[in-house]
Amino acid sequence: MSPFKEDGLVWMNGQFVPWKEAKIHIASHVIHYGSSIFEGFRAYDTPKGTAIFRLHAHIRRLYNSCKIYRMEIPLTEEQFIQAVIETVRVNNMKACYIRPIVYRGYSALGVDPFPNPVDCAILVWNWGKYLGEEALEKGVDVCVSSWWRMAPNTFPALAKSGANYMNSQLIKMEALVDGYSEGIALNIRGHISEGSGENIFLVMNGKVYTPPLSSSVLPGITRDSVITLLKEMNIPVIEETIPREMLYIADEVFFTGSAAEITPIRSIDRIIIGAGKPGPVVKRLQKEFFAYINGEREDKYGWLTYI
Ligand code: PPE
Repeated sequence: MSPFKEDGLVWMNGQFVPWKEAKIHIASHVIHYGSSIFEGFRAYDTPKGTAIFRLHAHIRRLYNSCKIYRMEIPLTEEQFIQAVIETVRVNNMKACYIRPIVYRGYSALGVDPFPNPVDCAILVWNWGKYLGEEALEKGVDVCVSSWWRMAPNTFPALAKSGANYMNSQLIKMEALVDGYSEGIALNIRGHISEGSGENIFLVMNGKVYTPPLSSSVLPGITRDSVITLLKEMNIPVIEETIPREMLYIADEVFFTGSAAEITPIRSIDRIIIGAGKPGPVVKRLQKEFFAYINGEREDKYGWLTYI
């Protein structure tokens, strides 16, 4: 069964188009050269109605990614935010995953992207648990990838560009073929970077560690939310270069991401992490995270946008 809502609508350059007609030409620049920037985040079904989690932060990152690639979005950020809200509304989705994408469209081929229009689209669909149904409760078995994250000053890691996900696909495929749910990439210096589609955190002796942005990681919005929640819990968070082997001896390791939410890691390279089940810190974090989303905590950071 298709995960897509095929009778739904896609927002394309300001118009709503039936899902099945939301197409682009094969000569579009993006198809040949990977020239796209995208975002991904969730709308949740909460007791007070459908709420989008951290909409403004995601659209901010979309504009930042586009700035790096000299792509001028023909909408203001506020217009883009409204378009996202409208797309969730017209599709009557109580909860969904939201995927805005900005891409170099159809006009001329050749590496020079400038002759092409900067086109935009917003899609929504149902996306269940990213790393499997039981991932959040039981944790996942992962490996350290033989593929590295891109080197500094090659593909900018701070930009969420489609092209970066060719690297992610190598990491993901290798992990799946070898029987793991996900791979953890190191950076070119051999330090921990991130998962193919998630940031990573380690808990050791009551402190939480996560790689800094200079370790070739996406500046995750969930990463930022988790850092905020940990500070609220008075648990120290340290952003520093982390050696690979610290993964194996940590008390807890977990992934964060819009799709993955907060996913505990049970084993890495078949080495059991901690007690081999979600530990106290990740369990508390999951509880706080979903309490915010469900409106059980005051939304003091303005993380929820109700539809
Ligand atoms: N690192 C990478 C490489 C990444 O793709 C994501 C999100 C993150 C970190 C976490 O970022 P954030 O979502 O802002 O907390 N990956 C998105 C796309 C996954 C996909 O398979 O597509 C996501 O989680 O939506």
